[in-house]
Amino acid sequence: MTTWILTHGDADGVCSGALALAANPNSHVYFTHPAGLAEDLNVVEPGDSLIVCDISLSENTLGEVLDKLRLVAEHGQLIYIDHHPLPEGLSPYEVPGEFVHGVGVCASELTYRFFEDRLSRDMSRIAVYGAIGDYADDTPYIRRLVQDWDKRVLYFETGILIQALDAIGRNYERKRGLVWMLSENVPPSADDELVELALEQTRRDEELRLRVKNVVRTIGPIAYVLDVGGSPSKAAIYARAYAGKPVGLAGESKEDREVVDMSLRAVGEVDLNIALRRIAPRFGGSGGGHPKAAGARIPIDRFNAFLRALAVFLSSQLGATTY
Ligand SMILES: [Mn+2]
Repeated sequence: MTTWILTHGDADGVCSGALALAANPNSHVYFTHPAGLAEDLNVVEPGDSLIVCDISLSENTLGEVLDKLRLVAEHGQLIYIDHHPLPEGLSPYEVPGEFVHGVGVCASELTYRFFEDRLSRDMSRIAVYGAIGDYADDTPYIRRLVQDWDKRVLYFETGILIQALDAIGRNYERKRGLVWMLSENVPPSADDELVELALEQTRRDEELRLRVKNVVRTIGPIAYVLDVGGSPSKAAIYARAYAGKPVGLAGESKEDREVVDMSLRAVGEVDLNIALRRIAPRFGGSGGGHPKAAGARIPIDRFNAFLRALAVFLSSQLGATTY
């Protein structure tokens, strides 16, 4: 009987996975994402146990995912840990197995708390790395964990982790190595190769920042850039900041040029998750995430119309303020 850990490939996912692995040694770690979860659940065989971390339940595949989770829970143990808003209309009680859910906290915090009595207290810094990675370190619980460390060094280590993860991209074998390393409570700075990757990534990000500054455009409350390369989430932040808008969007048209994948970041009275879950399907796409950080995929020929509709919707969320 195998225990699987299915987790996300970002810093919060990697740290959640490392905490779950430390509490469940010899588990198999596998990376997935909301749109791929239904298919990736096929790796789990009847009788296997499963821990899912940091994977949003998406409307599009919800029925299939719940059916497969039910099968897992019938024959083995299922623990599903997540912090994304649930699809509208889904009650937490409809998710089979043990469903550990909270919003406003990161998956690493939920995972650390869930397995706390099986983890060394020194593993708390791994939970903090994940929290910083997801901009969720300002919660009462994480603030308490931070007190046992030098906060500045936690940020330094997390910086290496986040930058190296951007450089590693879809090299899942390398990411798995990182999960193993963190599950042993080895800090990112101990790995020379990781430090080098982080430095190179940071230099590339600096070039990205300047590219975004030169090409950013706006529509209503949205500042956007297309095909600037590099990390879309960082491009979205810089777009917003340089244009002085509450919402930043960075899109990449995929190689087949049929869809645009985009990352969005916001400040202020905006809920990107609700906006994208409502608007994206109207244009043949999908989207969602967190209120201030989300993503979407839209067919390329509908992108301009989608952008206009999104601008109108976000303006209404922002109320009387004009942009
Ligand atoms: Mn997360």
